[in-house]
Amino acid sequence: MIRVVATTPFDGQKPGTSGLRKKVAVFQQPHYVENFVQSIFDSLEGFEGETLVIGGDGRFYNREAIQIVLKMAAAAGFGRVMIGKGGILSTPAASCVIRKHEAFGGIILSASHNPGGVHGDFGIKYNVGNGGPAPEHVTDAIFERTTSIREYRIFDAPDIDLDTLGITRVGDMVVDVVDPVDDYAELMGTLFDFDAIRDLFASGFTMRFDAMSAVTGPYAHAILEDTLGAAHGTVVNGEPLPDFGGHHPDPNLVHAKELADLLMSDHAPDLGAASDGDGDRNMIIGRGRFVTPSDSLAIIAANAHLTPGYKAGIKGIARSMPTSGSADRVAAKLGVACYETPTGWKFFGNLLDAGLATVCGEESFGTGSNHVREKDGLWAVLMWLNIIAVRRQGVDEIVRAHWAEYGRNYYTRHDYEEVDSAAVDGLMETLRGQLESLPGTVVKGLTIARADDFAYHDPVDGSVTTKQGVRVFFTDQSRIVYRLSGTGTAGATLRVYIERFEPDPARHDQETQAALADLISVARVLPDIEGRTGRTEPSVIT
Ligand code: VG1
Ligand code: CO
Repeated sequence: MIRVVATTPFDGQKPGTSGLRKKVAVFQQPHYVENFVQSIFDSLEGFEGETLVIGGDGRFYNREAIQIVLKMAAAAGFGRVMIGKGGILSTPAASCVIRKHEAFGGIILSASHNPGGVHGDFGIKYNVGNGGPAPEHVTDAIFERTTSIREYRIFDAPDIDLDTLGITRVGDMVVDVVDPVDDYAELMGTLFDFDAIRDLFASGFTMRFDAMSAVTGPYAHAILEDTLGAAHGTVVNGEPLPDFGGHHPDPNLVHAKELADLLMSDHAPDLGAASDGDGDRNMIIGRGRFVTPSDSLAIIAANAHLTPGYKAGIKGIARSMPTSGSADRVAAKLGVACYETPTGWKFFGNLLDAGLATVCGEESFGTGSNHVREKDGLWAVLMWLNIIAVRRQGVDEIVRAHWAEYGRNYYTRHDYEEVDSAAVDGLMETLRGQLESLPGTVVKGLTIARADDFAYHDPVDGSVTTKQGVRVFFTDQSRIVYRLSGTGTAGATLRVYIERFEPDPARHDQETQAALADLISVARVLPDIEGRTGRTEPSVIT
């Protein structure tokens, strides 16, 4: 029986860079999840009898939210839902399932790299039929709907068993509980040379994959250890926990420090890798060599033709604006286009669908390709393994050879987290007001060539997205970018992206922060970060 429940709007149900993210306690308020899910359904058309994919990263409140989504999907008229066993589907696996089974769309319950647990964050994201995050016109419509919602519809039914594979029903709607790994693992097998990677491991290649107690554990166990023969114990923190073991499931040098330290030590394995809460991010780190995500994208683009899934070559590269220009140099050499998009994977969807780009990446530890419509952590790891297996070189050797050929883009991101929103809004507005006067200005000996506020014109659908970050370019090709995060749940986060190109191989051995020291100090004084935020140092440096 369908129950119609009266409700009133909640403030702030506005999807950010990647879905709606709030503290768990916010989502636990009566009607909160229901309002947002009904607003999603109210913004869509033509899904009667169609399939909806539901999956989550296993964080606290995942199961409760899934029961609500299931019963509301039945009330809305979906014909079938496919759901990962235990409510688990990594974000790239959800994208894979949506595409493979030609679902109408999917609802992903995740706050990605944000901490979990009862005091942590929760999130809901809608993906469209191409398997990718809903584009802006859809998320705008959803938000609009949340501001006027008056009722929602939910099927009155007992909770559904999420832990038994197979088919049950809620009313007329079929509930298909599927293995979360199968479809995804099969897809990976079509893209990469598993035999070559198996030989690599058989010849003594060693690896550590840190799943950070988040969703990729089951995928990594199945693919790396069970299928590819990596030694038992290669995957650590491989069991998804509702609070991610109390850690921040963000694969970077700060939050995956133990892994990073191991790789810099005397007993380092050949390769270290980690993934985030929902499995779409990746960190690649060789023995003694951290690979910046921007470099990883460039190196993958330059070597993808060595792997079966990409042997015909790539058609184009897309990178988010703050991502370094290293991929642009590869695109130029390959003679393919390089697209620069706003931050957030949703902007890659059109380029991938239109066949304009094959590989995509973001500086925030995100890489992926046209195989799905999300960034994909394990895909990046398998890509590196395949490249290493073919080139028979270590990570450090591959990275250095790349720099020698293309030059090195020294790159760092400085985050000022949980700062006062009004203060950083003021900082951004002041910078925007100075765009005209900055060119020609000399700051600490560096001359500003031009400055702008990044706007994106989508070449496929013609849509325009403005105010995506202030860019300051210097005469020596250096660049500083300022933007505010759209994924945080407390205060505001200012992100400062700093980049300098170094063509000379004799100068490729500097420590990153030292190599960028001058620009870093310019980046701080130019908008007076200390004066406005009271912070003398960033909270996270990646
Ligand atoms: C951050 C990253 C962005 C990424 C987004 C979602 O967004 O900078 O590159 O696409 O997170 O990734 P923001 O607005 O906070 O800078 V995930 O793995 O959190 O879905
Ligand atoms: Co993520």
